[in-house]
Amino acid sequence: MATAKLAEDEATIDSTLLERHKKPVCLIVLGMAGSGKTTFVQQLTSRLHARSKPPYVINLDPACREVPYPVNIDIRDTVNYKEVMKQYSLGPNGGIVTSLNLFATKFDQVIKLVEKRSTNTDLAIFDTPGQIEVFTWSASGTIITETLAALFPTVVVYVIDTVRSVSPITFMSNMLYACSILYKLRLPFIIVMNKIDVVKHDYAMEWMKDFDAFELALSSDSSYNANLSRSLSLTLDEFYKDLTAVGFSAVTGEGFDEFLAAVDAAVIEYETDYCPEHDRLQKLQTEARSKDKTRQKEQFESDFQETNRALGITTGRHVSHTNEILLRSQEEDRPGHKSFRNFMEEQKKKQQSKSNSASS
Ligand SMILES: Nc1nc2c(ncn2[C@@H]2O[C@H](COP(=O)(O)OP(=O)(O)O)[C@@H](O)[C@H]2O)c(=O)[nH]1
Ligand SMILES: [Mg+2]
Repeated sequence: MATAKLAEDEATIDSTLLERHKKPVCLIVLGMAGSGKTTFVQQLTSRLHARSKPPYVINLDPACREVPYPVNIDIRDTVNYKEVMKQYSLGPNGGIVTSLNLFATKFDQVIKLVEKRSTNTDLAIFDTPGQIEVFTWSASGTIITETLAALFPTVVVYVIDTVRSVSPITFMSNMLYACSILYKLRLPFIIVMNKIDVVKHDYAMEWMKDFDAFELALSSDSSYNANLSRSLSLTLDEFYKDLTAVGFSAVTGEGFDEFLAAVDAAVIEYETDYCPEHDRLQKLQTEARSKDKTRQKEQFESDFQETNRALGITTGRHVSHTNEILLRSQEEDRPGHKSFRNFMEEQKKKQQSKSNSASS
């Protein structure tokens, strides 16, 4: 009975995904090193393969030893991370950032490949480098995210390790990081509380809902860190309110359906909140740029007049009186244009008559 209900639910989720997504939904999987991003992508990929449409999977970690899922695009095929380190004399982190930068210059090709799959793929999953800051605070990470978000429904999936986050201070630093990414990217955001096969995520959900529960967890600690976490928890209240968090086990697959439902809701959020805001900002940027150009032109003209006045030059004497620009001699026979040679001759005549009148 329960299995039948599950199958029915799965079919409903599948059909809504099918209907809504004309383009594949891009999931950018972020999280601290060891939180389980790669294992999460592996679990998601194997479950989706068992369904009607397999996902399109992209590995953006140039330093991983092996990719434990069927991958469609692997950054390691394009950029050799070890060679990059050697050639540019870089350490491991510099090597990863540079490899990602090199790959970002070819990202238009990735876009084309994902677009090609629009009819037979619902999800494009991007696994990112182990060290989160390599992606979130690098130029290439921002370029990749913004390019995807401009073209596809894009959702950030932030993976948290529930085993390591049982310490309230670690939990708080993880949430602060999540908050900083959310406000930087402003994309729909799902927190995946991973490893619930080891530690259930109930404690984290309670800390997010109830400040007193979080304070109780911190009560035995009077360190500076604990005091800071306490005050930050009150500040993060607004952030927690709109947050979607799902429990997940990348090992057993528990929480898979809940996660797909969260993706569905995030796509609606992308369409209703992100897209209009993105368009509004772009319009504002274009308007600001055009205003700036007009302002610069006006400024130039006023400075020009001011200089002329200061030097006692009558405006217009040293430029062509017509609105047309003057063409060089080879263009002189084109009708409607005063030739350069004619212009020079005119100028010479004018100067001569001026000097004649001055001498007489
Ligand atoms: N028990 C358990 N272990 C997990 C889970 N997800 C990942 N791991 C383990 O956590 C470690 C780091 O996982 P990995 O996917 O490489 O993390 P990444 O650096 O974020 O890509 C590996 O040893 C995984 O087997 C999970 O849901 N449950
Ligand atoms: Mg990984």
